[in-house]
Amino acid sequence: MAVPPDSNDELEYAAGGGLLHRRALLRQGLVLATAAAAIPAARAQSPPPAALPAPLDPNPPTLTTPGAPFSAYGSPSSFERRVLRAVGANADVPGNGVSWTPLESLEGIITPSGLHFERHHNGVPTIDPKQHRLMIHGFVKQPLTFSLESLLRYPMRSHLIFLECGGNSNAGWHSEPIQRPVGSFHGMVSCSEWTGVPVSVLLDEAGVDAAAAWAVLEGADAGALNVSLPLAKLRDDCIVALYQNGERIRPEQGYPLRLIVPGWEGIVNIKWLRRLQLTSEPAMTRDETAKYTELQPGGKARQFTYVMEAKSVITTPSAMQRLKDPGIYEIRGLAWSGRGRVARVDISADGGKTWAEAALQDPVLPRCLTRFRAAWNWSGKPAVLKSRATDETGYVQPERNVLVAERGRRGYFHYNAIVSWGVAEDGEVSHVYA
Ligand SMILES: Nc1nc2c(c(=O)[nH]1)N[C@H]1C(S)=C(S)[C@@H](COP(=O)(O)O)O[C@H]1N2
Ligand SMILES: [Mo]
Repeated sequence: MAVPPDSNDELEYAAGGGLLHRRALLRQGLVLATAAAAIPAARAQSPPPAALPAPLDPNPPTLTTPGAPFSAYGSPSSFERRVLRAVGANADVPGNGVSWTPLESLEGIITPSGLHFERHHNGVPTIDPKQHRLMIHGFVKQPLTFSLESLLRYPMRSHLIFLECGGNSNAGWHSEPIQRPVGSFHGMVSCSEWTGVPVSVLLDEAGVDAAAAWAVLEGADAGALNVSLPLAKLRDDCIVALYQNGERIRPEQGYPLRLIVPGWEGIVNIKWLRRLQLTSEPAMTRDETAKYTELQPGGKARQFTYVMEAKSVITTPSAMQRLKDPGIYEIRGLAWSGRGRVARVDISADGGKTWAEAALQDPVLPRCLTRFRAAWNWSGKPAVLKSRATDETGYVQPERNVLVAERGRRGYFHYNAIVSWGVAEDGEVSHVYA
């Protein structure tokens, strides 16, 4: 492996463009220690006294003045007030649109509930949990309606699950790379701990007819949204979620209850769920025929493309950020797959010529966001960073040209190609097609 001329021998390179072996992250302190060692000799000399950092304030006001009192419900620091969802709504129908999770500002795998992305077709309804009912009917032995009070008594399960809109990242289909922060491009994915009652428990109680094979689901909002789901998936791992990250679901996420369909596109995760009707066939509603289907190059449309395939994106560094100086950086990002666990993530710093395996941070859970990290010694020369996820089924996230060739130019949903960030000599990071 070619090693940049004036770098330290101790650095263990794993691929071109300055990518270090992921062991660098596992050995505590090595990255920082070698970062200091890698500084060119002139800069490594002790700085003159005047350049020393200012000494610690001996008497900051917070040491002597009592702080703010308790609060009944906390909120983020006022210094973090610019960490917000970006909103894109229809000017004529303000309740129809999306807001994106600011992925570039977050760490770990859990999305704070107040920053979960939103996709509403006609706004957020205000639903009184005392009035709300969930009905299960159709091909069942005994139609049932559940109040919140009764649902809260059923045995529950918690899962850390990502939720991704089928339209996430669709700017990737544009012929020119969009220049936006990563969250406003790929941030229609979020991850929460969802707690609720397994759908199978409720179905068993209603008694499923032999003729039932599908279900049609309906929310209590004005979105006029109906979707069909195969009964097998509902029985397998879906839950009627009542809690999000430990507290009752936020209104934006479906208060007082929503369906969670692990690994499947956002649209079928019906919020404000009020009706589950068992049927023998899919209903062929507007949102599974006119919408959420895609014409392919051969003229045939894809339909019921439920699963969100493996995907990854580097969140740091990412578009619209700027690297200050050459040196060692931790490349950070997220990977996920609707088919199960992320098996590995590879990183390239030379536009895909060579790759090195990133470290996956525990926990690595099925259908959950996975945090990856890689160490990179940026030489100060132009570079192209990419991440490539492989899931436990062996599926490998495709390069953009491969995805476009396969799906054609009419793509809108399910864009999961490898994302490339170009780093210019001045450290400016931008979205590139490479
Ligand atoms: N009742 C109802 N359910 C809905 C929607 C909606 O508008 N109404 N939007 C769907 C879409 S397209 C997505 S991507 C997810 C978004 O969930 P979130 O707003 O909690 O992120 O909810 C789905 N469930
Ligand atoms: Mo969606």
